[in-house]
Amino acid sequence: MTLGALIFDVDGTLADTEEAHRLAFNEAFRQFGLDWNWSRPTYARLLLTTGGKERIAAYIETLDVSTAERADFKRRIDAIHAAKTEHYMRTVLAGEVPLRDGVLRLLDEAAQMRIRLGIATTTTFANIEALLGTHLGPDALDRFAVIGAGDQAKRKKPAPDIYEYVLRELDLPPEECVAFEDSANGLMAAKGARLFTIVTPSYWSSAEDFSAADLVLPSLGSAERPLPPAAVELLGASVLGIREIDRQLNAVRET
Ligand code: XBP
Ligand code: MG
Repeated sequence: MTLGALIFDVDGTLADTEEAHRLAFNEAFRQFGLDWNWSRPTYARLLLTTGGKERIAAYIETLDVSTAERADFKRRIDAIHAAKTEHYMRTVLAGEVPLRDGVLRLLDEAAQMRIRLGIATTTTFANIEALLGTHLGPDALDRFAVIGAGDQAKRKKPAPDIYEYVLRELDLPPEECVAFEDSANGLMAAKGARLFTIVTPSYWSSAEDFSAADLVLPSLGSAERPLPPAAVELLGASVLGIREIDRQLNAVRET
């Protein structure tokens, strides 16, 4: 088998998390006495900036305020973002953010077949711990050979840095790995690291350009919600499993 490791993005890929992030940002703004309130359309635009702190900074740039006020807002970003992370974690730990279809099945299958797992995400490490701990139990993170998160990458997605970090730590060439993403920024990051990339678009990213992806699916598929006929015909299966992934990876290598 060619396949050495699966590398997962988190937000939008392992779970549809961005509505919970959006509400957590708004709770933190209220907590800090700021009259900022990110609506869904505003958040969809702001999501094009990866990283919560960078996203707040990008929003501050759009405000019609004095230079002094802008500088004051920027000085408070880290504290606001820390508060947001607390609000977000509380929502996740309450079980309100489910894993996407097929994620748990594929993680289990990879473990059974000794395929290593990695995470390459822009989000904060504490958020990963909360999400995976809630759904996979106290040893959740032990399932992953490498976790690359948040500020570990000098440049966030769409830069390839976080994927290159994970590949170095796995000590595997990109040709033996597959990345899973949900957004155009994430796809660019994974392709920048020369990875075969499977995209499962989320509610927030569904209108983005995924023409550079090696495979685009509505989800990983599950017994309850199998993949649509076109995907079944392409894969020869109603869900995306390790065998199907390895076959797709080989097909690209042979071209
Ligand atoms: C998506 C992001 C993150 C989240 C918010 O990360 O860009 O910034 O939106 O999380 P992924 P933080 O690479 O997993 O899709 O506020 O912790 O950044
Ligand atoms: Mg994502």
